[in-house]
Order: sequence, then C-alpha cells, then structure tokens
Amino acid sequence: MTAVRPDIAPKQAPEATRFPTGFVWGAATAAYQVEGAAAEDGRTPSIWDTFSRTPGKVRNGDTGDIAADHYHLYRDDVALMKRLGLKAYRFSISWSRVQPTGRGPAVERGLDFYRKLVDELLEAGITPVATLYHWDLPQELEDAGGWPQRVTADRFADYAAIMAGALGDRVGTWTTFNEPWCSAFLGYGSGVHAPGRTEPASALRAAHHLNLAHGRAIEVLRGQLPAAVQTSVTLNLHQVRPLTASAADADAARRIDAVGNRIFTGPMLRGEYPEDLIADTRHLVDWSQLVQDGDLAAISRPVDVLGVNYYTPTLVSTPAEGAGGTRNDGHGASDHSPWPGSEHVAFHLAEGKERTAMNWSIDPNGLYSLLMDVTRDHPGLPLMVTENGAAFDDYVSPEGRVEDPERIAYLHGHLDAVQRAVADGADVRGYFLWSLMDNFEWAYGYSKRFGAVYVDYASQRRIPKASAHWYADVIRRHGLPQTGPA
Ligand code: IFM
Repeated sequence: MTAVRPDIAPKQAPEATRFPTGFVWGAATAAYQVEGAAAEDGRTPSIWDTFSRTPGKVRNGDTGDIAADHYHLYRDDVALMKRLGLKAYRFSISWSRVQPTGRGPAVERGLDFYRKLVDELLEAGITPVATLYHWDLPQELEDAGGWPQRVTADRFADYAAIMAGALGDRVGTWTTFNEPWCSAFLGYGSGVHAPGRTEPASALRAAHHLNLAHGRAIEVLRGQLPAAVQTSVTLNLHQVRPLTASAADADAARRIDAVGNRIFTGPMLRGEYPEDLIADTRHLVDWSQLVQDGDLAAISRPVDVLGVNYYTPTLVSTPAEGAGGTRNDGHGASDHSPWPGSEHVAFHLAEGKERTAMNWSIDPNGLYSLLMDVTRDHPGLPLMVTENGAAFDDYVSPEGRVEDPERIAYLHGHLDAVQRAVADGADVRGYFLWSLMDNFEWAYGYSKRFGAVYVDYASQRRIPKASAHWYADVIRRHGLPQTGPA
C-alpha cells in the first residue's frame, strides 16, 4: 500500500489560512457505492441491486456487487485513512444488510460488519460518522409501495432503533438521510435513480415520508442515545441562481428553491411546508391529506448539525425562445422531470467556467453563497460540509502515480470558500471530501471517478492520487497552503 508522499513537506501555515480549532477533516463514502458483498452474510437486495440489474439503467451494466470491496478490505482502507491523517470517516449503513427485507429482527452478521468497521476506526483515532440511509431501500419495502407509502417511515424508525442499539455506544454522530431530494425526485420523478419510477405525485409523497422518517428516527436516536451524541441530516441544497434579472427567471429560481431545498428545510427547520411549494404542486397532491396531525412536529425535532453537500450551482430560467436552456439539470438525462409542478423551468450551464467529468461547472463561490444563505435563513445552525469533490478522468501513469491537478484546484477553491464563509460568520464545523475512493457512481456506474484514492477495480488495489497527498497536507497544517496549485 502506498505511503503518504514525503515530497509535500508540512509547513506552518500563516494564521490567515487556518480553520477553526476542532474543525473536522474527513472523507465520505456510501454503502452501495463501496461495500460490494451484495449477497453475503444474509444481505438481501436493495432497490439499487434491482435497478442496476435492469438493462439500460446503469452505464455499462455496472452493479454494486463487488464495488470497491470495502466489506472485505475495510481494515486496509482504515489503515490508509490513518496514513492520510483523516480525522473522521462518513460512511452509510446498508439497511438490507442489517435488517434483511427491511422488517423484523436484525442479522448479527450484518451488524458485526459495522461494529468491526467502527472499532477499527476508533482504534485508528478516526471519528465514525454514520448515515442510516444513502438511497438503498430494501427491495421488499419498495415492493410494498416504497417511500410514497407512509408505512415506510415506520419501518425506518424500527431500523433506526436497531442501529442505535448496535452502534450507539461507539458512534457519536448520526445522520438520518443523505440527500433525500435524490431519493424522492430522481427515484420517483425522473426515474434516473432506483427504483426508477416516473410519477410526479409519488415523488412528492416520497419527499413527505422521507421527512417524516427523518423526524421519527431523530426521536428514536434521541430516546436511545446519550445526550452528547450529535444528530443530523444531510441535504444536497441547490444553490439556485436566476439566469437574468427578469421577474420570470426570479420565479423559476423560486420554484426550484422550493421543490429542491425548502421542501426539506421548511418542515425540518421551521416546522412548515412553504406555501409557494404547496401552491406550485397542489394539482398533484392534496397536502392537507398527505400531512397528518403531528407530522410537522415530528419532522421538526431539532438536529444538532445540518450536513450540506455541494458540487455545482443550479442556473435556471423560464424557457424563452433562444434562451438555450435545456432539461439537463445535471442530474441525468430523462424524459421525465424531477421537478414536479415546475417542469417548465430551463437549466443552464454557466459560460466560461471549467467543468468536471460530470459536466458540472466548477464554482467555489456557490459553496460560499450556500453556506452564507443557510446561515442567514437559519441563524445559529451548526453546519458541516458532508460532501464536496469532483470527478475527473483519472488514470495511472506508467510510473504508477495518479496526478490530478484539477481535483487539487477544485478542493483548494472550495476549501477556501469554506474558510471565507467561516470568516464571515457561518458556523461550519467540518469538511468531508467526496469521496475517499473511487466507487460506483450510481447511473454512471464505474465510469466516473470521484475518489482521492484511485481504485483499480480489477485488482482492488488502492493508489492515493496526488489530491489525497495534498489533502493529507492540508489536514496536517489545519489550513490551506498559501498558493493554489499551478
Ligand atoms: O456519489 C454521489 C453521492 O452518493 C451523493 N452525492 C453526490 C455524489 C456525486 O454524484
């Protein structure tokens, strides 16, 4: 296994480039994207096992059957994290590994994997940050109706109780959901994610039940875990910008902000669904039936920290002749919109910006603005950047190295944005690079590499990219090097 490169000597950074004391440096992964071992030790299929086996859904027919084989290689992976100096590891739990089919008793062999992973992390001095749900609903629960059905929130609360019982003594930070927007609107709206349904009303119903499941799980975690444990949820908040200063484009931005962001932050952080969201979507769902007595109180149980994922801003307009907008919002191609009630909004790529291999424009100011917007709208709310990073077309050189200066530039710019937001009053507690290592990038399969560590899928060999060594140096300094990459 490659050692951390000695040619990046740690230097003392001047005060101006430092982060707050206690700022957490981490990296993230998700169960289906890295674990593999899809049919081992009692695990049953999740919606992603089914979806990835459905012809045409995932590029090259890739599946998560083996992925980065983290299930078997977790000890080596933790050792690598330790060598890189990571202070925290954000991972998710595969529901159908610990509670096959999503109902009934837990399976000890499944729980043991996470116990062993967490013990290994603690032993290495790395703080475990556990996410209960990163998109992999047990298939049997989808067969029973999935997230559009209210009962799925009850099942999730049971599952949260199992996990709190199994890991509550050793995990100090718990996240209920990762990016519930994707589960609801890519899973049930545009259908580019599992379970691949294209039903706008079901997508909205799913969003409410994901919110409800979040609130129920927070209640369970709070009831079972010590007071010092931190609870959270991670949202992929869209940094929405209107294309022009016109009133029509401002309305397009308002709509996407409503169904992209405030559909979650409204009930979770304010205890209400935004009125404009209800107005935009009332032809699709009857909100007065969907939201039952007590739901909003449950959903708005306080969290200790809000996880924010950011990759690229979202530039929108109302379609006008010649405006050049497309249906491509960066979330994958589909004839069906993931924006129920606002299907007419057009999406744009900013001119003159560099792009990643996902064709997402690179804009660190979007992260700064996002952190400042959340701080303005929810003063005093502690934030954590739980995902940020970029895919590029990485390859191993004949010398066996992976040079990825574009990723270093991306990370440098975004960490600088975090630092500026902190200086301007945002309470950002940490940063998790997406991703620790290359992995199964959902509908793109293994064609997109987001890792700081390169994975040779044929041999499962890990090769830390230049960006991993750069990040290790940032962690050591607790700050950015003075100059950006050449
Ligand atoms: O790989 C995903 C991750 O699972 C959720 N957030 C975005 C990442 C990059 O697309």
